[in-house]
Amino acid sequence: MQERTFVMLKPDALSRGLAGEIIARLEKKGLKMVAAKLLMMDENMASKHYAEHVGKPFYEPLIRFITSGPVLAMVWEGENAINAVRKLVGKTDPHEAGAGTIRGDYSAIKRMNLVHASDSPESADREISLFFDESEIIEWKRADDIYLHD
Ligand code: FUP
Repeated sequence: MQERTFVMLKPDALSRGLAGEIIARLEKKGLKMVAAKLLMMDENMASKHYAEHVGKPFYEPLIRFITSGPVLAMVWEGENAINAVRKLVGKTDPHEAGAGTIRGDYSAIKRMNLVHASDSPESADREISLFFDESEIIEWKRADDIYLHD
C-alpha cells in the first residue's frame, strides 16, 4: 500500500554531515521524497511535535536539543513507507538498534539519534500537517517506479 510518512533529520544529523548518507538509504530502498524543508524548530513547534512526551524526564533536554540547530523536515512516499522507514531507522536507543540501521550504525546516545520517523498512519498525518501545507507536497514519478510497486 502506498503511504506517506514524515521523516526529520535532527540537528546532530546536519552537524555531523550525515544528511546525505541518511537520505541515500531512503532513496535506495525505493522511497520517494515528496517534500523537504530546512528549518529551525522553535519551542512552540517542538512542543507540538513532541506533545506525547511532555512531563517525561527526557522532555526538556529533548526540546533543547531539537531547537539547537537546523532540522530537515521531509515527507517520503512508497510501499508501506511508515514501517519501511522505521525499519531503516532502527530502535530509539542506539544500543538496541541493529547493525545496518541508521541509528545502529551512526548514533551513540538515545536523545541524539539522528532521525525522527512517524510510527503510525495517525502520527504521519499529524506530523506532516504540522510541517507542511498539502500544496508543498510534490507528485512526481521516479524513473524506476515500475519496479517499486504492483
Ligand atoms: P522514536 O519513535 O524512536 O523516535 O522514539 P520516541 O517517540 O519514544 O522518543 C522521541 C525522542 O525522544 C527520541 F527520538 C529521543 C528522545 N528520547 C530520549 O531522549 N530518551 C528516552 O528515554 C526516550 C526518548
